[in-house]
Amino acid sequence: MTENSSHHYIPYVAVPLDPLSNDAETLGDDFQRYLSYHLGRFQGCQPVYLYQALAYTLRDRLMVNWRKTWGEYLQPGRRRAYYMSLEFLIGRSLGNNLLNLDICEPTKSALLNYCTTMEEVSSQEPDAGLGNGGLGRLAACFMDSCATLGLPVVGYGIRYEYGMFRQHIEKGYQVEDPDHWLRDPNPWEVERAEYSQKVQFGGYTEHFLDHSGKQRVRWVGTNDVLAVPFDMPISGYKNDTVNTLRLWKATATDEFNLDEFNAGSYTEAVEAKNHAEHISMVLYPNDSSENGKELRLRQQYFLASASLKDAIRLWERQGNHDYSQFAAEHVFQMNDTHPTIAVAELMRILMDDKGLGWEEAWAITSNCMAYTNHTLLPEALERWAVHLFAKLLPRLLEIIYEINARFLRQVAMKWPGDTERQRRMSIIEEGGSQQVRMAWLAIVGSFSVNGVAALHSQLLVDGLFHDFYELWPDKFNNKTNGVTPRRWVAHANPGMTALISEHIGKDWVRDLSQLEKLKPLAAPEYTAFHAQWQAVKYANKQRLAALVKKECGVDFNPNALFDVQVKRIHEYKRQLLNLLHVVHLYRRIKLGKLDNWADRCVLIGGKAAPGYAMAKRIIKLINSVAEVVNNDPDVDGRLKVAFIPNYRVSSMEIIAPAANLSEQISTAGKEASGTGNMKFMMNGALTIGTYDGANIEILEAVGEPNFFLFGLRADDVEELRHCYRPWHYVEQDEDLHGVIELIRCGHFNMTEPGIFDMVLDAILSPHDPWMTLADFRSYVNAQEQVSVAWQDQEHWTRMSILNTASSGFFSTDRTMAEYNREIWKLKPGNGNGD
Ligand code: GPQ
Repeated sequence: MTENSSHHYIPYVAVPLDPLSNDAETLGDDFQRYLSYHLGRFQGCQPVYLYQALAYTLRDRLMVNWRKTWGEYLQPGRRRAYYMSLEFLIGRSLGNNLLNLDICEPTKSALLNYCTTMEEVSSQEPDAGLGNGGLGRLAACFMDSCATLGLPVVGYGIRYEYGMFRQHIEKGYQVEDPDHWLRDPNPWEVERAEYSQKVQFGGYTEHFLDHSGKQRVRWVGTNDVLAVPFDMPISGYKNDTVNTLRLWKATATDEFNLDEFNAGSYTEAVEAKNHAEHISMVLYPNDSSENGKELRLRQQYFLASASLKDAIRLWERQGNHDYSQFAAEHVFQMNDTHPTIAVAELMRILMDDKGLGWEEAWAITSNCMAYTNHTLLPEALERWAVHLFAKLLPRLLEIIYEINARFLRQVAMKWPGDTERQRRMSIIEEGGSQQVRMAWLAIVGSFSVNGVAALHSQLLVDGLFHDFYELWPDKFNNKTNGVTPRRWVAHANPGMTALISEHIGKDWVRDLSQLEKLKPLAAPEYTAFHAQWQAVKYANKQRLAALVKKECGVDFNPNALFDVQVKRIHEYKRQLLNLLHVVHLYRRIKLGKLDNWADRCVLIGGKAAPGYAMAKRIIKLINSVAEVVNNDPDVDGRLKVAFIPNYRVSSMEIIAPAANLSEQISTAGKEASGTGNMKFMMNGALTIGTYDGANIEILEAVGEPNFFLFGLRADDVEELRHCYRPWHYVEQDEDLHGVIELIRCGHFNMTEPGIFDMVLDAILSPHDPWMTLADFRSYVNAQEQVSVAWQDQEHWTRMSILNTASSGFFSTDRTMAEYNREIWKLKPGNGNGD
């Protein structure tokens, strides 16, 4: 179907949908029907078909409420928010929907007849890996919380054919494999071809006077691509709300094919389809760094344009044409600068397609756009070459120039004669070749700009965005990140969930602040509760140990301290600091310095961007150290090291519940927030961390005695930068010296000499931006406190309980409530907030 078909909309008589029964028998019957009649599997089929049949069975049960929720959100005058993101790192949906529909138990019994278990069936589902890391996972947690709060929020993203690459390890090195997650049909999506949108690229603009003598512009001679929406249901927790995540797939338009076809080039016409489909083919695997590729800009515009047109279509379908009301009924939250071409695209649509004047269009646009920044790292700040814009999006470039010209006039009015400031604030960066600064476009075009943790938001207004803050102080605000307690506790940690509910009731799953009620139970006299708490953690550690054995061939003893760092591999996150400590522990064993020893299992996991050579070499170093440590008889089980391959959402569901110690050791000022830190805390891990991102808020929530703080502060880091002398630390610290020498001498790379020189050179350079060696001593000392604390298991358990009990603030339900109260101002529906 093409977009034209939507003009022929047949208002069929809406059949009332009855809710389906959720008893084991009906679920079993429906499951059987899907397996045999829909999938055509009869006996002895592969487990993947059992998963598919079960997913369809559940999807049926979301349909009634999905339709009802849409109906409510589409009521006239109802304000809606749209979350625009190039990434949604959803992971698996089966377990989450089972939980939200509250049908785990009947479903388990229904499956009993099929000689299988829930674990076997749910492990068949591929992770929807449509994101790199924190930013993408945050979007997924936001969607979950909006549905649970009944907030009218629609997610807009791209349906990448290939998500985040799969990682495997060969001889210690990362190898990337394509992740064709859509190879089998995806039962969670509904294609809605009738709502396809056309997106233009290339061509040129024509300025003309319309019949009323008004200056107008048309963008012509373009190569068009069709955006086809695929909807995923996002269920709220036991609340009858089902929100929508709408993901766009790119395909060729029919007209495009037809033109070529008439010219006699049939095969070229079909090839064009191929070219168009490239846009949604693959997720760019760079985390917190710029991609800079033309195809990436195409993806960004594709998402922004299709989504805005879709939101406008929905609104006009309700009979709306008075654009003076548009901003009152819409807010678009832009997840980092990736979709911020939306600012210029909305201007274009309002002026060129709807005939509005500049002022009117600008008042609307700048009143419905909101921007979230997720990093201060300069390498992540998106800039697009003007010549690329001119070629790909000529009309959008004209609009950006005009936005900039008007904006710079405002700057000049406020600071007359301050040309240096105008240069700094210009959306167009001058210099060798002109570039569009996407963050500046986002700030100028938005009514709200937020960071993702208190420190991060403060650093933004003090530094990177300071000029803009002076101009518009009220635009800037903080929204500390969170994670959804449904996936990250209720689903991932059923043992702890049951134990908590037994003591404080079940309501904490939708109101996480109620975890506070656990605090009294941390007192020493509740020994039985403490024993149960420990038993749950122990069982979770056994589950993780089995995974580590299977994936890495390493034996983790569940009695040892599980010390975990899982996240993207990046120098600023300092997996290297962790590794220096591991080598330090190894040396201590070799030297017989075993005072206050605690047996440890160190688990590290994460993907390196394929083009990030240093990150890849760090993975190799982790594996090389693991190889030596795990096979040295002197170590004798005191220390184990494993690198878990292909770290992803579904592995975190096993890892977080089993961790004792959460490593959050970024260079202060560099990790905007972190969200893994919150998942670990909720699951009762203690944090060893720097004064960075949301670590600071975690520390404040749980109290200093229950957190292992170390290292330089953000302002110390900036001060030290002028006079950083890494050799100084090596010379003054025998342990550090020993560690560096052990790596330098080739102990971990006997067969590949010199391969780690680049790593050592980086941390020994006075220009090391991450100042790893400056924090070594402080980190090692904090780790010694960890070991001492671990000896007292009773005390450790109390601290563990207090961490969970203090984690209520880090629910995305709180984050979303804040976005809604201060930015979106939506009326909740039938969810919690009613
Ligand atoms: N983050 Cl800019 C990403 O995961 N990818 C990105 O491209 C950018 C940021 C992270 C950031 O590093 C974390 O500190 C945050 O917790 C996370 O975004 C969510 O805000």
